[in-house]
Amino acid sequence: MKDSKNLDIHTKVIHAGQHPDPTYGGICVPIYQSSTFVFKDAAQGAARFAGKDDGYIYTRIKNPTTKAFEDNVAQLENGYGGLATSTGMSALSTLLMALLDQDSHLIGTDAVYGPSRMLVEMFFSKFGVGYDYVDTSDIQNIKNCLRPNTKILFIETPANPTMAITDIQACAELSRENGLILIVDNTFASPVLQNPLDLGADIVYHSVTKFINGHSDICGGIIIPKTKELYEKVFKSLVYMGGTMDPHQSWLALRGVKSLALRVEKSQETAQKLARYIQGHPKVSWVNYPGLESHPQYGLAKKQMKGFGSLLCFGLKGGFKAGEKLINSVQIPALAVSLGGIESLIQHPASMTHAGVPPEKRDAAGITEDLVRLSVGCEAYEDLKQDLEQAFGQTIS
Ligand code: LCS
Repeated sequence: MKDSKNLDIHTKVIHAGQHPDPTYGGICVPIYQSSTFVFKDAAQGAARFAGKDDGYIYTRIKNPTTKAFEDNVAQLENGYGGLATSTGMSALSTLLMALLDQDSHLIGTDAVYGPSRMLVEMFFSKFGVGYDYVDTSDIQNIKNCLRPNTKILFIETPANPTMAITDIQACAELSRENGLILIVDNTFASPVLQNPLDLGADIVYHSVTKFINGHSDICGGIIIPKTKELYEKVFKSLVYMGGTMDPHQSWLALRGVKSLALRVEKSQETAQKLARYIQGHPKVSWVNYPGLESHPQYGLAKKQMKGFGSLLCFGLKGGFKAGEKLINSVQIPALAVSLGGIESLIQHPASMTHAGVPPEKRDAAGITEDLVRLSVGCEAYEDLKQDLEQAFGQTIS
């Protein structure tokens, strides 16, 4: 299906960009596990390289299975097109290579996924790229960092792992006024709950590893630019950097995305109930979940998201020691990094996903020692609640 614009998200995830296999009519797009594609004759090969024939050339450039996945997510995000990458980090490095110039400046959310921040601080800084990572949930912090050479505003909302929410529309306005490109990491919300391009962003990207694939069996990424011009710029960067998605990986991601809406709805319903249960627990000192009225940006989350998602973080009165006991004691959520899978996952960001961020920067971003992150999966609420109850029972207060 080429155009799914007016369809419900439940229909879109299944049909957008999909077509039966032209050879045998198979309902699923096959895995075109082929590195190269044979030209009928020399003229056809030359025409493909010249862009006059849009057939396939080589899998690093374009592949039919990958294209079916790209077309699907591009329509879920209402973008110009999709560019699938080997991982979420590959999506970000491809984007930054395409859009930053030597000595340009980037402003980013301070509580982003640790490596997304360190990629700029450790590597792009070698080429003179300047950066400021600030609490973007307050737009004034962004304004304070603007420089004449600022090129990119890079936000992650909800942020990993603090769940801070940034106003996408306000950032889009600020970007327009100052000639910035607004990039949104939409991994935590998924295209089911938030569509940054509709709110004025220029580019959205995802770690496909998480909700989009949803089964914790592959890593992957996808970039969706809003315009043809941006798409072409990023496409060049992807082809030359080489971080393309593999056809088998694309096929798994395509299989995963078809149940995205169902999984997101189920897991967020459970997360909302668990957030309330955890908030009411006597051993808990704080909880951050965008669907709780106590969340500092609850009103904004309600406005820009279609639901509050399945991630939450909290701290125990007993601090890190109690949190450590809790994550060692739960039986259903696996003690593992990653998120957005069908199974619940629990981890300690300060010593795991964000361990690479220097402690003073972590603290400034609100990634405190006591913070425990829970990604709620599709298990039953009662089972998860009882499991947490027994695990809380084993912690000291
Ligand atoms: N963006 C966000 C928001 C992420 O959470 C991650 C990975 C990435 C980008 C990078 O994607 P990847 O290359 O891993 O596909 N987040 C992880 C996490 O919180 N735990 O383990 C990985």
